[in-house]
Amino acid sequence: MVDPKTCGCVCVPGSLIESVTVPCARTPVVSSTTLLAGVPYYLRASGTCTIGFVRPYAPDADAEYAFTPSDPTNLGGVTDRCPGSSGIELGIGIDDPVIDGTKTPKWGPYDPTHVYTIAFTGKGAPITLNYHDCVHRDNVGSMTVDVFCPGARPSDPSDSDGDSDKEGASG
Ligand SMILES: [Ca+2]
Repeated sequence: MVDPKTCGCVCVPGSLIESVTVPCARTPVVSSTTLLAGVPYYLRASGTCTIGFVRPYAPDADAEYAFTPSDPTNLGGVTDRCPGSSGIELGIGIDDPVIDGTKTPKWGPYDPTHVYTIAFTGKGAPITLNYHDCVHRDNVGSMTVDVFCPGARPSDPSDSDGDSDKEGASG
């Protein structure tokens, strides 16, 4: 056995090493994986939850944004903050337990496929993930954050097999 705390060579670079299910309720979840200190990892968030951004309730939020499910490519229907004065930033936080106007990380510009890949430097610890919202009690579902083996960027799931049947909104 190789000690993962002292050696980064225990996995295939760019391969999936853990999928963490992140509930959109308030409860944080901790990865099983310890991310080696100072090592650059790639993390990928995907999936959607229902958070009460639209009525009637429907899956209307991804790792960074709330959007309009009936028109998910309409940027006018996209926001990354709660409405009103709270200014709370929506989305999945990592090692950021305080729910306020500045959530980290930023998962990037809005993507109607709701898949976001970011670079994340390990801290010699597991990561703690929680969904940031102004009102959690109406939230339903969970999202996924994948942790990839460092050393290579994971392949993009949208072009892994040349599939070209993406049409965006399907009505
Ligand atoms: Ca909510």
